[in-house]
Amino acid sequence: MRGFPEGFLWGCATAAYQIEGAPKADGKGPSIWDRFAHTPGHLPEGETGDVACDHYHRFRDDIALMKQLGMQAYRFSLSWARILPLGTGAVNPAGLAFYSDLIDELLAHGIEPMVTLFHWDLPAALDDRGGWLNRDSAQWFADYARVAFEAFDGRVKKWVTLNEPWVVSDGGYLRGTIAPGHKNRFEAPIASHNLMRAHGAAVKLYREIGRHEIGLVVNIEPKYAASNSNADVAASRRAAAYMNEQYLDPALLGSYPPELREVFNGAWPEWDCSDFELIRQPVDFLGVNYYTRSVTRHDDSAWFLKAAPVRQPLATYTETNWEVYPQGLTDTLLWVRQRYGDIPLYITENGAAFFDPPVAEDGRVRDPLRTDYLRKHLLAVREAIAAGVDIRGYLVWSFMDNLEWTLGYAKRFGIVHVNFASQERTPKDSAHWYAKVIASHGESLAESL
Ligand code: GBH
Repeated sequence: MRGFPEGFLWGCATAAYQIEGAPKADGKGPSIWDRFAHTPGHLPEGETGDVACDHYHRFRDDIALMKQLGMQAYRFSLSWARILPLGTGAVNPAGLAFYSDLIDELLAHGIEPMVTLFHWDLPAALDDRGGWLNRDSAQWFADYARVAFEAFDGRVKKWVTLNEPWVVSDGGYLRGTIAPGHKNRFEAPIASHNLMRAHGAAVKLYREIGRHEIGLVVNIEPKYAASNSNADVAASRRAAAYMNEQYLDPALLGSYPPELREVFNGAWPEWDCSDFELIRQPVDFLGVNYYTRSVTRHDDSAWFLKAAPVRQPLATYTETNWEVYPQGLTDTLLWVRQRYGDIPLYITENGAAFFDPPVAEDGRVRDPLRTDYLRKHLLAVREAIAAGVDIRGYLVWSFMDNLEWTLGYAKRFGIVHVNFASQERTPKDSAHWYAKVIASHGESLAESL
C-alpha cells in the first residue's frame, strides 16, 4: 500500500528562543540570542525574544491546542541557560521545573515529546569563554546534556543533540549574520568541529545513562548544478559539501568531505584523528529539516564558496524568498539513504512563511499557499516512503508564528496564527487541514484542495 507506515508520527516543532519569552524569569541566565537581539542594529526593528509567544506562561493552553489539532508529537528545545544560567556549574531548579511541567503536560495529553538540547541559544557566559571556538565546549555540552538526561530520560524518549550546526557555523561564525555575529572563515570550521564533538560527546554519554533514542538534526538543501559545465558541477559539489556533508559525513562516516579543504582555502585545520572517533557515535535516527533547494552556478565574484544561486523564473517562492521545490525533499531522503545507509529518519522541520491575511470576521485565516506547500511536501515524503526509505515521522515548522530570528516577527511560519499584541492564537486553515491529514493518517492527502 502506498501510504504512511503504521506508527508514523505526525506533529509540529518550535524552538525555545523563538517562542518562550521570559528571558529573566526564575533565575534564567542570558543567552547569546538575548545579547544579540538587544544589540541595536541586529534585528530589523529592534525586535527581541523578550515576550515572543509568551509560551513560558501559556504552555498549557498551547498544548491543549496541539491536542485539539490531533498532534501526536511535539519537538521543542530546551534553553540551556534556563537550566544552567552560566552554562556550566550550578543547576537552576526552577528552569528544570518549567520543562518538567511542560513534558508532563504533553504526556498527559498523549503527545510525544522530542527534545532538542541545543537550538542556537548558547548561554552568554559560555560565549565569554570562547563559545564553540573553545575545545572545552564539547565537555560543557555533555555536562549539560547529563543534567537533562538525568531529569527527563524515561519521560522523554526522543532526544536531539543539535539543531542545524551548519546554521550556527555559517551564520554565527562565517558570515556574522546571527549570534554570536563573528565573520571569520578561520573560525567557522573550528566552530563546526566543536559542535560535532559536542554532539558525539552527548551521544556517547547517552549510551551510558540513557535508555531511549538520540539523534542529530541537520538542514539539508540539495544542490543542483545550473548546467553540466565542469565549473557549475564543481560549484554545486562545493556547496553540497559545505552545507550538507560537512556535518553528516563526520557524524556517520567519520571524516570530512575532501572538497572542504578547497572551500576553506588555507583556513582548513589539520584535525586530530581521535576527534572523529568521538564524533562518529552511532545515532538512533537522523532528523532532516527541509525547506528548499538551490540551483548553483560557479561565480568567481561570490565570497567564500565562489558559487551563486540561480533564480528559477517559473518557480513559486515563499515570503522568505525560498523556492518551493517538493521534489527536493524526495531527492534529499533518497540521497541520505544512498550516502549514509538505512537510518531511521524524521522530517524534523518543514514549512513555509507566506503572507497571511488577518484573522477574518468568521475567525478564519485563509492561507492556501501554506496548505499547498505542506501537502506537496507530504506527498514528496510519501514518494520516498514508497521507494523504501525508513521515515518515521513528520513535524511541521512551526506550530505557531514566532520570532523568525533576524527576520523578526514579520515572517510567519506557523499553522497557528499568533496576534503578538493580544497573544491570541487562531488556527489557520492549514492547521485545520493538517488536523484532517493526521486524523486520516495521510489518506486525506489524496483529496484535492
Ligand atoms: C530552520 O532553519 C530553523 O531550525 C528554525 O529555527 C527556523 O525558524 C526555520 O528554519 C525557518 O527559517 O536563501 O534560498 O539560499 C532554516 C535553515 C538554511 C533554510 C538556509 C533556508 C537558505 C535558503 N535555512 N536556507 S536560500
